[in-house]
Amino acid sequence: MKKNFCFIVAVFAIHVLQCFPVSAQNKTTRPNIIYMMSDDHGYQAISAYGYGLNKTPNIDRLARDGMLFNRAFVTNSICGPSRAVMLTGKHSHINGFKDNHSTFDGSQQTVVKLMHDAGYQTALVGKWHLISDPQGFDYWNIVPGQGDYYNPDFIENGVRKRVPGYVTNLTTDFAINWLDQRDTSRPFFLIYQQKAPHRNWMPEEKYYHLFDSTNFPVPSNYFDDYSTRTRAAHEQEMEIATDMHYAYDLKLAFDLPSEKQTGLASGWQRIFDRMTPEEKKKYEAAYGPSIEAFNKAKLNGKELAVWKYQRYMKEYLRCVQSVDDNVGRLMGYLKKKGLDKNTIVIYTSDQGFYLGEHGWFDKRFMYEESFRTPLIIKWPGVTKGRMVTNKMVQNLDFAETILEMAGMPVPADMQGKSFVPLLKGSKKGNIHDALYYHFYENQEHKVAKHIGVRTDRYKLIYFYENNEWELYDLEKDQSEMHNLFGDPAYHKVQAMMMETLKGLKQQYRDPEPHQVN
Ligand code: SGN
Ligand code: CA
Repeated sequence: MKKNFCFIVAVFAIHVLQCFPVSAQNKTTRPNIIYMMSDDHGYQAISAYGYGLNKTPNIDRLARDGMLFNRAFVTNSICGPSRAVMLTGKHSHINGFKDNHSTFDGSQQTVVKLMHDAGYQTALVGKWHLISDPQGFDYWNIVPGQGDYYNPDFIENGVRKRVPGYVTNLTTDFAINWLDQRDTSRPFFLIYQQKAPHRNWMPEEKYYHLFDSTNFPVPSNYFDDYSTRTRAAHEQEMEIATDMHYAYDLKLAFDLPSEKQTGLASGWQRIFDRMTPEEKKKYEAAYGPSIEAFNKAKLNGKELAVWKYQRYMKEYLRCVQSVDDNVGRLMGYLKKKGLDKNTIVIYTSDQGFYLGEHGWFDKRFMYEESFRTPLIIKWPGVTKGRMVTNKMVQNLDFAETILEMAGMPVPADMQGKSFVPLLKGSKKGNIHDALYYHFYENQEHKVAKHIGVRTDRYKLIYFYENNEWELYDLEKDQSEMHNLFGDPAYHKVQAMMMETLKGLKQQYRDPEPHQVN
């Protein structure tokens, strides 16, 4: 009954907004909103999170002026699904986009369409990855699929062309160009989604030598043997030591002989061939010496695994550096145009990422590094600055939060909750006592399908393809090295977590897996 009432109120409110002339709505000076989302940007690689790996002064400035979330999570740690959840405020099984091979049903309700209908100008630049054309945007300019780092193709309102330059800078150019020509009498909602720092980590020329002399600390569980964990951790194919390609990932070769151009080697050749001859020359000059040194050293075993880790970290963090520069560029533009006072800026990633923890790159698992995602929000006049919260929120809440920030009602069929109260400084209660997770894509990197639940202290994971369970006490075991499922000392906790999992599965109306109902 209460739900129905909320729904009627929501529909009525949307109707009223639609009937109002746009100029009348603007008198209330609704905030502009920029949603910045990078691809695979782990929180460990943002200096405001304190991991000491790199420096991201521009993203850090958002935290200085806003709120940093230590416990922001996704519902399904992979690209397309995460984006679909953000747009709809609904879990994957409801919005229909369960894995990267799905196609987004663009006819459904999204936060973008709601904002657009209420008079916001809407634009999307950068990565999209939802297969179907974007809907609800006044302007869109996206990279096809994963996009390319060098001289990428962009599809601008349906027209595809190759654009010379580096993708992270170009994405910002397009954002700024659009902001420059927008209708300044109306508020805007800009979705700015960087392709970087997604695999295969091709840095911008100016950063080829950044971190050359840095030796990154090897994570304490880099040589994890997965004992105590179930089959899923043993069977994954995302280990830095064994699953990285020598050219595509590790940049240990330039042009490849044609007989070698298969699989990831052909992927590498395609990417390398997007560079101009001059760019190739600069690349070869920069990477040549390290390849020579590597060939001479003839490393093997643990030494080789550590060399790969260092190479990976350098390449990944070099790409992050350009992302941070471009956050700075966009923020500089807002300031120059006097828009910084009335523009909310959200910085996040489509999921977290392993930077060597458990020996891994990539994401997918419900373990913290990929389940968690960075989240920093600056809301001028509302966030006090240097605010930090440990309250759990999820990307399921983003659409609802954005709508509330814009002064709009939240449709009753969205499944998340607005966390505006946290941004306003409320410390009372929780947004969520427990979070629900469901990962579906057991293909590349071979991560078994799983569901799970996390509370402030515990995490329960069910790898349903294998019918195997894992339980963690995150207070005692932050790195999730000790699976406690079946441990008599945790008998009560286990039962409580099982009940919580079942409850959430029902609440969110997730029919799968049938084993848990
Ligand atoms: C590509 C990558 C994978 C990555 C997926 C999903 N392989 O397929 O390593 O897990 O994207 O990433 S690659 O050989 O093509 O680089 S996601 O962020 O789009 O979900
Ligand atoms: Ca991603």
